[in-house]
Amino acid sequence: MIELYTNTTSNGRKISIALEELALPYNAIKIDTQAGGSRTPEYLQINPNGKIPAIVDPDGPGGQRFVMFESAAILVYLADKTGRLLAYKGAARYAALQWLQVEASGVSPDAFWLFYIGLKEKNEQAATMLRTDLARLYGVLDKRLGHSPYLAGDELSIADIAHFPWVAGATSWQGIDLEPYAHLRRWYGELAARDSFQKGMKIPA
Ligand SMILES: N[C@@H](CCC(=O)N[C@@H](CS)C(=O)NCC(=O)O)C(=O)O
Repeated sequence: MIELYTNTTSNGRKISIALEELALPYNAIKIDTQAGGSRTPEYLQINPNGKIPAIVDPDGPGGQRFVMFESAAILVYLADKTGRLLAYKGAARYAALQWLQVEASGVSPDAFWLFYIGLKEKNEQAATMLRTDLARLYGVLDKRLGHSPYLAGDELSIADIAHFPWVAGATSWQGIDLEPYAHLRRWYGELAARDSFQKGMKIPA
């Protein structure tokens, strides 16, 4: 069974949602990152970068134990392992990877630093800057979702899963009004209604 090292954060929940959606059996192990749990010598053996999420798959490539970290890479791995949530080749594959990259290099760092520097350390200048850029990115997603049901096109993909837990926090802790983003709200409502997304968002308990 896959072991998922995670915490109650958006980066962790991307992976629990994907595992639920793919119906892959897994065991979630909560790592208390606030208490330094991701920087212990044992955990650094799994993720030398000292962050959640990470997975250990006893049935990895070639049937061997396989360890992976970085949420976007884990999503690609799980999709390729099952042949779902990412087209095997062609335009739909590259569209999904492109939107996944928007999350990994734009939405995720904006929201992460908004939380830690803007809100926890109460740096208002940083909060405003990061919130403004995050809202701009939500506008980019909204525009895309005005043309296709999902970010990569007609099919649900790992790009949608990667963005979902961040958009879930928009109106609450990020302080971003989603009212102007009708397409993003339509997409969010549809995904939020899926059992897999509901279950994945509650991991770890
Ligand atoms: N780029 C990484 C980011 C992971 C990340 O920032 N994880 C945070 C929690 S959301 C963490 O583990 N922080 C603990 C630390 O830095 O000590 C990914 O996508 O996996």
